[in-house]
Amino acid sequence: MAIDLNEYNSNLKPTWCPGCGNFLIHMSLKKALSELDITPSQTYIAFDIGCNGNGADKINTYAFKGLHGRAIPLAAGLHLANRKFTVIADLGDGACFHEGLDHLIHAIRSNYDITILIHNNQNFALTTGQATLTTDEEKPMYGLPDSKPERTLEPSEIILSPNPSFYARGYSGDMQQLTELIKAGIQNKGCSVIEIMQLCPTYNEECTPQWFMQRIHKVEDSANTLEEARKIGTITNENINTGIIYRNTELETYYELQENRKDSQSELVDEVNQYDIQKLFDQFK
Ligand SMILES: Cc1ncc(C[n+]2csc(CCOP(=O)(O)OP(=O)(O)O)c2C)c(N)n1
Ligand code: SF4
Ligand SMILES: [Mg+2]
Repeated sequence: MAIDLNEYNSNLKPTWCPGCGNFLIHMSLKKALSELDITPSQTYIAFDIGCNGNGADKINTYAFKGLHGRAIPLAAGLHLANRKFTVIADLGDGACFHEGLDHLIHAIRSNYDITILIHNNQNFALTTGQATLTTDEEKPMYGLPDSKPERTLEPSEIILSPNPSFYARGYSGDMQQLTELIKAGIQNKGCSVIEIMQLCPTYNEECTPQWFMQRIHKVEDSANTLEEARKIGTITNENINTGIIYRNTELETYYELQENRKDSQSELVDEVNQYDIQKLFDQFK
């Protein structure tokens, strides 16, 4: 039986704008954890800075809110220290594709067993709507009225280039599909990247639910090759595919590749507790 969803709620009320996609992203995450029978105390979420990160104290799991762009290394560190936790990195498109882009690439190529949720609202929302690399070119933004001078980059190209073990795209307006994608990402052994097209009615008002409904198409089968995945994953003016875009089940995880750790029954966090640090200090006397 699934865990009661109320167990994942804190006492604090969300502060997002009415109609913000973050409400349903959080609800989908809680539903996914509940349906997988993963309790709040078995879950660790590394939150970023941004509107997405303002959900940090609204969900009752272990959590840490770090510096902007640093949710992924926090998640990787926790996973490496203690594999008993289900570990999620929760961050925005600004954090993921700008300040923390290096971390995304290295987490995918290292294939840490974590799930990365990217809230892609196509702008830096918390700082009042500046353009990110996913914002359409020539689009006037509240925080950048003359639009951005830089080119737009395709997130799927970035995510697919280091050959991820799991890449899916969801939409904040489709909770049922998003819940299933998060469940599949958590169950995947390795680094799972879930890009979520997120409604931001305040700073990305043109992209309404109707705008998304005209463009979103669900893919039934994930691609078997990176070439095919690039075709499915590319967002055009007319089309945004959602669903599991690519899986590579052949890849070993970071821990499986660690010869000295892979059969170990204990966790690093416990071993450190037993380590006599005085011995190390004595060497520097
Ligand atoms: C290193 C650093 N750079 C910039 C900022 C300012 N800043 C805080 S939130 C934010 C926007 C975050 O955008 P995104 O990650 O897309 O999240 P959103 O608010 O859109 O959910 C920025 C630029 C910061 N706090 N730290
Ligand atoms: S500014 Fe956008 S992302 Fe931030 S809370 Fe409001 S609607 Fe949500
Ligand atoms: Mg954003």
